[in-house]
Order: sequence, then C-alpha cells, then structure tokens
Amino acid sequence: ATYIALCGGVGGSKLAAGLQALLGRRLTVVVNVGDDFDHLGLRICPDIDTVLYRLSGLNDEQRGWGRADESWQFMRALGQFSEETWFQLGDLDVALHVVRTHRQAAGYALAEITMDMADRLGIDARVVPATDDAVRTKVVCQEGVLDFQRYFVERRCEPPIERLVFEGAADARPTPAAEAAFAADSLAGIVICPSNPYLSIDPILAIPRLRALLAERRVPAVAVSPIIDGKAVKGPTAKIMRELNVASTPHSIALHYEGLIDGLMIDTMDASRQAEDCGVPVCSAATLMTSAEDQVALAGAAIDFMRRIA
Ligand code: GDP
Ligand code: FO1
Ligand code: CA
Repeated sequence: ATYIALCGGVGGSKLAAGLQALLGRRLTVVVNVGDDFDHLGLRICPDIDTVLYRLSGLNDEQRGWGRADESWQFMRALGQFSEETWFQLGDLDVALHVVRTHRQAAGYALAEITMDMADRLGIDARVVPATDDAVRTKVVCQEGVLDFQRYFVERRCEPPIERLVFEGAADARPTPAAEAAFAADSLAGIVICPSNPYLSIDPILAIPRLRALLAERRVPAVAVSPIIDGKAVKGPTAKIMRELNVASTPHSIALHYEGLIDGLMIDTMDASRQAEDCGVPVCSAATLMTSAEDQVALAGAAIDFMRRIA
C-alpha cells in the first residue's frame, strides 16, 4: 500500500517524517510551492527545503526551518554589500539554493531537482513539489498586496489578511510524480498534514487538477488538525482564522476541507469539547509532536484511521 501526504513546512513535515519512518518509499509527500520566491538571484523554496531537511534529519529543531549547526558568516558578509538582509540564508543552507538555481537555469524541472536532492540526502520518501509551474502566494491586506515572504518573514505576519491569492495556480499542472502517486493502483490513503490550511495547503488545492484528484479520490483522505485547544502550535494559523472570521477550532478545519476529506484527526485535548458535528468521522489522538516518537505514533494513528474508514 502507498500513501500521499499533502504538506507545507514546519508543522506538516513533522507528520511526514513519522509517515516516512513507517512507510519509507511507499510515501509520496506533495509539497506546497506557494511560498517560493527569488531572492538575491537564488530560487528559494521554503517548504521544500523544510521537508528535505526534516526527512533527512538535517533540520534545526529550534528554528523549525533551515539546518542544524548552522552558521551565519555569509549573512555578515552580505550586510557589507547589501541592505537585503531581512531573509536569513545560513552558510550550510545556501548550497541548496545555489544548486537548485543553477539546475533550474540549466532547464531541469523543480520536481527533478527536488527528487535528486532527496536521493542525495538519503531520503526514502518521494518528495515532490505540487507543481513545476510558478504558483506564488500573495497576501491581500489593507495596505495592498504583499509578496508572501515579505508578509511572513519581513512583516512577521503582522498585517491582517483580507484574502489570499495564489498567482499562477489556475494554470498550473501537477508534477508528473504527483499525478502518478494519485494514479497508483497501490494507493491506500491520503493525509493532509497539520499544516496551515490557508498558507500551506490551499496553494496546493488551488491547482485545479490536484483538487480534482483529491475530490475524486477512491481511497480515504484524512486531515490532521493544526489547531489544538484553539491555538496554533506555532505560526499564524489561529491569527489568520480570526482575521478571516473563522473560529479557531478543529470543526473549522473540517469545514475548510469539506468534500476533500473522509475523516479528521483532532487532539485528545479537543475531544471532550468537540460538540459540533464535523460532517466526517473524527478520531482523537495525541497530535502534538515534540519528538520523533510522537511523529511516528501520530503517523501510525493516521494510517489506522484511514484503514478503519476505508
Ligand atoms: P510552515 O509552512 O513552515 O508555516 O508550516 P506548516 O504550514 O506545515 O505548519 C504550520 C502549522 O503546523 C501551524 O498551524 C501549527 O499549529 C501546526 N503544527 C506545528 N506543530 C504541530 C504539531 O506538533 N501538531 C499539530 N497538530 N500541529 C502542529
Ligand atoms: N523564516 C524566517 O522567519 N526568517 C528567515 O530569515 C527565514 C529564512 C529562510 C531561508 C531558507 C528557507 O528555506 C526558509 C527560511 N525561512 C525563514 C522559513 C520560511 O520562509 C517560512 O517559515 C515559510 O515560508 C512559511 O512556511
Ligand atoms: Ca509554508
């Protein structure tokens, strides 16, 4: 049996790591590219980077993004020549961006480059970008339209969001590897990781063919709530839900994915309070992942849940 995980960065990649531990090559991780941008001539793909580093064990646990044992000499030198220092590129991290940019300039597709990097890092799972085409998340707020990294990193998610635009998504095609993962006879289930639904999963689902593949699934799909006890574990998910006038509850997550999921996993903390009907079966589990053991345990619970509702 093979499985697909839809994934953003920091939160999603934790569950992807747990799934990889159990499934190895039988896991395809379809990763958001809406965060991608060009910076100082380099193509940066933050969610892909985060997934590659996490699944290879090179990730920095504290920061959530980038590599462990990082140093910042490049940034210090950069500051001597440029004011563009709002986005941190670590000395180790910069190699990945240079190679990706070089290969893209040579004509390789993002999926080919990413799969080669995953191989070289000894990653078992198949890590595939949602699309090879350019999808760029734009944040519409009162002051105008912000590029995603300007909003997220430079402005620290402070401007209230009015709405999000996924530029290029309507014309984007899934990568061949993503398409193949959905078409596989062996496909047994699809997991929407506990990523930010608005910033990390929606840009994947904004690609019409990917949304259709999920909507027309013949295997169970389950989402894991990124909201625990009304709060996000990390990042702006709950803040954005407030700004969009959505209650920050697992119930809202179920509604958000209506028609695209057959089950929702919520935290045991929310199990007693989850009074509203989510419209799909709900499974409660320990969804806070603070260790590799937690990641594997939650991954196992997700796979069990999919088997139960199949
Ligand atoms: P980003 O792309 O780096 O912003 O990360 P994601 O979109 O993949 O994940 C962000 C979301 O992950 C936030 O909404 C967090 O609440 C959620 N998250 C982070 N860690 C955990 C965890 O251990 N358990 C659960 N259930 N959610 C988590
Ligand atoms: N996030 C930050 O908050 N500050 C940074 O300087 C930063 C640099 C960075 C470099 C490479 C990379 O792959 C990711 C990086 N991130 C940084 C994380 C990232 O851009 C955001 O967390 C996401 O796009 C939201 O998922
Ligand atoms: Ca992201």
